[in-house]
Order: sequence, then structure tokens, then C-alpha cells
Amino acid sequence: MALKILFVNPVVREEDVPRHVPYGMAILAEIARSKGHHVQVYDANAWRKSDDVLVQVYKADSWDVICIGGLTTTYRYIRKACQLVAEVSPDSKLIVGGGFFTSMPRDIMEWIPNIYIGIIGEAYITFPEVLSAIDNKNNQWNGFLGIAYRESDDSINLNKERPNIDDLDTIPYPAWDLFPLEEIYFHNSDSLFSEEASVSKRRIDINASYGCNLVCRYCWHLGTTGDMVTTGDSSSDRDVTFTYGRNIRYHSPDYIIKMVRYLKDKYDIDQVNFLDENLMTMDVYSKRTWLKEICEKWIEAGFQPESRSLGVPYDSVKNTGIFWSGTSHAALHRPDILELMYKAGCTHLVYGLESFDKKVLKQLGKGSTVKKNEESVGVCMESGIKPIPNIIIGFPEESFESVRNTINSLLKLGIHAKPHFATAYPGSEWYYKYKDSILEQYNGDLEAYILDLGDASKITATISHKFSAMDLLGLQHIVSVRDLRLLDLSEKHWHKSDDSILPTAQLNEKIENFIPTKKIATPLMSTLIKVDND
Ligand code: B12
Ligand code: SF4
Repeated sequence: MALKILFVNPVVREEDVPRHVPYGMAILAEIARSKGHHVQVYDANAWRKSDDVLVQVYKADSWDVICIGGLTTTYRYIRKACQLVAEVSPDSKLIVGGGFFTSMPRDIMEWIPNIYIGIIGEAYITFPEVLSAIDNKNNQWNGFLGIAYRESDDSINLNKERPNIDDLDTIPYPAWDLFPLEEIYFHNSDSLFSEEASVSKRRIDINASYGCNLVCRYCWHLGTTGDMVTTGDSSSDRDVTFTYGRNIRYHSPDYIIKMVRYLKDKYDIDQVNFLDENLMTMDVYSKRTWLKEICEKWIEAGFQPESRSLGVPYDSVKNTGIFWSGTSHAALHRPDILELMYKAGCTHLVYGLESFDKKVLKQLGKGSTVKKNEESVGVCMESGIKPIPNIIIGFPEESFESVRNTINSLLKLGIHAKPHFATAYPGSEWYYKYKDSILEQYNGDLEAYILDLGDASKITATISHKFSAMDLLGLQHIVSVRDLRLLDLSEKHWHKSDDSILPTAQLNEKIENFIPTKKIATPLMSTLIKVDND
């Protein structure tokens, strides 16, 4: 038997054009297809059509299963898309997964009552097994690893987490053909991060590694990288708990090169963007072999752009190679690897520098220092790669002094950055630490907070002990224009103003669902799926 399966990709970052094929969903679509199911995708993010179109899609067939998932910030769309399933396709079984669900499965099961199965964490094994159980009309979910489900009395059960797979190379390539590459995504290939990226016409994203072993308090690893365990004695009281445990894993350089070859042959791509959380932690973890091998094999495979092999400006020759970009880290990058990356075609690297204040950086868990942050811009530029620095304000211990330090470093480096606001996304350590305060800021309505989450360029709940939303909006402007005079004036006024101001966010004394000090890693399981990617 085969199921009729519809995937719905929710709208994300509505204010921008759609730029990213949802990588995890595209792999799950391919896995389902490889098991013989009939798979269709409605990419709501790409098409950006009205709800009527979604309803038409739901009514277009008698779907056995409708699958929806994405990051937390897509919750608003997901909630609506799930409600419409109940209204117009009530016989379809609704399966959800991804970041929005994994970070808070019990809350989501309560808020969206028609979810049939929710998958927590990595779904590569759990998802096809759930499909197979549905196909075989086996509705015994008790003990089935990695899922939340509802009993006939509507009580919510959460089973234990499923171990992650250890051999990532057994994962099939994403089903790119089910997404509108030519119609939508390739038109939005360009980005302003580098000259080469600004003229890209056929960019595709790939995810070459899973996890990052640093512990930034605002960051989260989707419960797919050994960061999640479940706690509780039985399914009825079990919940997810996040830890500093990590199953760092990466694809072999051969898998990556083979995939890029496939993409070049099939789609004639000109740019690859690595989605990896942090390429440099993988480099360290592999004892500095992984990135080096990727670069060497990139060149051997003939993907190196001509300008890089000839050592000339990119626009002085006709480039037929493939440029690429990714993420880096100020304390973990090294000039030799950056130079090799440049040679192979790397155009820009995103650096989450976050702050130039010693105290803030120490609390953050980023593993970098003011000195390393300051040096990183020059070290990266020296290699020829453009560094894209990210700055954040509104950290718990943010002060006028820390903001001043950040502005001074920006001035010293001669760079501008419009800071994001520190935001406690579900799953992160700070979410649990500041949950009471977040609830207070949303009048006790947690769902209102989740619905409000979007880009961190908007303020939702603040976690700064000192600054309110109004202060942070002002400070964001002051940092973007690097105006120390305005900062001094603001500080002066601040000290003169009413000192009955209460701290805006307060730390919970005791937190559940996060175990900061323990390094609990969920076990790995040996490979179960065999796929031929040729
Ligand atoms: C690409 C990306 C984006 C894209 C959107 C991607 C998309 N359409 O899904 C863009 C650039 C828009 C984006 C924006 C943001 N992102 Co982002 N993003 C990523 C990134 C780099 C890659 C995602 C990915 O493909 N991962 C690899 C695949 C394999 O994993 P996956 O998609 O999660 O899929 C697996 C499971 O989750 C699950 N699954 C996923 N979908 C589904 C669906 C179903 C039905 C099922 C059953 C299972 C399932 O199965 C898959 C296999 O195990 C991740 C970091 C990372 N490397 O993961 C961050 C990440 C997801 N982003 C994150 C954040 C914080 C943001 C921003 C808030 C950042 C900011 N400061 O503004 C914004 C939000 C913007 C907004 N307005 O909504 C966080 C997580 C947030 C959260 N709690 O959900 C991450 C983890 C980065 C981090 N470490 O902090 N992001
Ligand atoms: S370095 Fe980046 S990916 Fe790693 S924990 Fe920190 S923010 Fe997350």
C-alpha cells in the first residue's frame, strides 16, 4: 500500500522574499517517496498565496496524511494551516514536526487539538516508521520512540526520544524537484553579502553538518543534535529537556562533493550556501581535517571558480565554477583554512560576534573574547572572504558600559552593524531561565508570545535586567549609528530618572526542562535506512 501525503511548508519571514527550500522537510519528502508513498508539496512560503489556495490544495485530493512543520517563528501560519485541516480535510491524519514542535511538544499538542502525531527531534527514522504504521493501520503508539500522540480520552502522551542516526551519509538528497526552484527560489538567489553572491542566479542551500558544541544561552539545536533528552517516568508525564549534550555529526566530504556534482548537473547551480550552524566547530571537531578536505575536493572536482584559480577579480573572467558561503566563529577560524576556503570559492562567512563586552561575552557561552572578536574581522578580510558580523543587544547583563564597548569596537574596526535583540526562543537555555518573566510580559499567555515571535529584529519579550523595550529600541539606533554622544546623554538621563524602575526581566530561581551543567548526550543508533544517491 502507499499513502497519499501532502507536505505544507509554512510561511517564514514574510517581509522578505522566499529564499530557502526547507531542507529537513525536503529530505523527509524524499524518504517518503523512496518508500513508495505518493508525495506532493504545497510550498506556502514560496507561493505566498491566500488561505483560499491552501483550502483548494487540501480539497484537491483525499490526503491520507498532511505534514506540517518548521521553525518556531512559523507557528502563526502552522496553527492556521492545522485548523484548516480540521475544517476541510478532517479525515487526513495530521503529522507535525520540526523546531516549533520539538521545543514545546506538550504546549503545541494542547494548542492544536487535531494533531494526530507530533515528531520530536530528528525525524529521519521516526517519520517513515510512523507512515508505515499508519499504512498498516497499526495505531499502537505506546512505546513508539520519538513521538507525541493523543489517547482516545484526549490525554497527551510523549514517548522517549529516538536515538539519532550515526551515519548521515545514508540520508537521501532533499527532493528539490518538489519545490519551485525555477519559478521562485532561483529568482531570489542573490544576497548583498558579497559581490559574487549579489549576482548569484542559481543558489541552493545544503546542510553538511548537524550541531555545534558551543553553548550560547540564546541558541538552540532543534533537538536533532543530541541536545534533547526526555524526562519523566511515563508517557503521560514525560517532557522534553534540553542539555549541553551534543552528537556532533557531519557528512563526509565525498557525500558533499557528490551532492554538489548532482546539483551542478541537474540545476546548473552557481552558488551553494552551507546552512550548518557553525562550520568552524565541525572543523575543530574533525581535528581540522573536514573543511580542508571539502575545499581540496571542491577544487579537484572542478567547482573552483575561475577567478579563484587564476587569482584575478571575479568580474574579470567568465566564472563557471561554484561560489559558496557559510558560518564561522571568531575564536575557531584560522588563517590557513580561511585562505584555502577562499581559494576554493568561499565568498562570505557569517560571524555571530554578538558583543564586544567582556562580561557579556563571558555569560554568553560563545567561547570568544573581545580580542578574538576584534581580530576576526581583519583575519577573515585578509583571506579575501567577506565577514558578515552579527551583533545582538539586550542580553541579561547588558549595560551602558557594554553597549559603549560594542560601539567603540565597531568604530575601531570601521564597521557598521544594526543589532538584533536578544530573544529567548523556546528550547534555548534563556527561554527556561526567563519563562516566568516572559509570561509576565504576555499577561500569562504563552501562546501569545509564540505567535509574536519572528525575526529578532523585532522586540517581543525582553530578557535584559536593566533595559525595557523602549530603551532597547533607542539603543539599537544608537549602536547602528555608533553615536557615543547620544549614549552618554541617555545614560545621564537614565541615572537621573525615577529610580523606582523595576528590573524588566528576572531570572527563575529554579528551572525545569533545561539541565545546563550536565553533558547528557542522547545515544546514537546505527544506520537503518539505506539509500542510493546515485
Ligand atoms: C535555513 C534557516 C532559516 C531560514 C528559514 C528556513 C526554513 N524555511 O525552514 C531563515 C533564514 C528564514 C531563518 C530565519 C530565522 N531563523 Co533559522 N535557521 C535556518 C537553519 C540555518 C537551517 C535549517 C535547516 O534546514 N536545518 C537542517 C534540517 C535537516 O533540519 P530541520 O529543517 O530542522 O529538519 C529536521 C527536523 O527538525 C524535522 N523536521 C523539520 N521539518 C519537519 C516537518 C515535519 C512534518 C516533520 C515530521 C519533521 C520535520 O525533521 C528534519 C530531519 O530530522 C537553522 C540552523 C540549522 N543548521 O539547522 C536555523 C534555525 C532553525 N533558525 C533559528 C532562528 C533563531 C532563526 C531566526 C529567529 C533568526 C533571527 N535572529 O532572526 C529567524 C526567524 C525569522 C522569522 N521571521 O521567522 C534557530 C531555531 C529557532 C527555533 N527555536 O525554531 C536555528 C536552529 C538556528 C540556531 N541554532 O539558533 N532560518
Ligand atoms: S556558536 Fe552559533 S551555533 Fe554554536 S551555540 Fe553559539 S550561536 Fe549556536
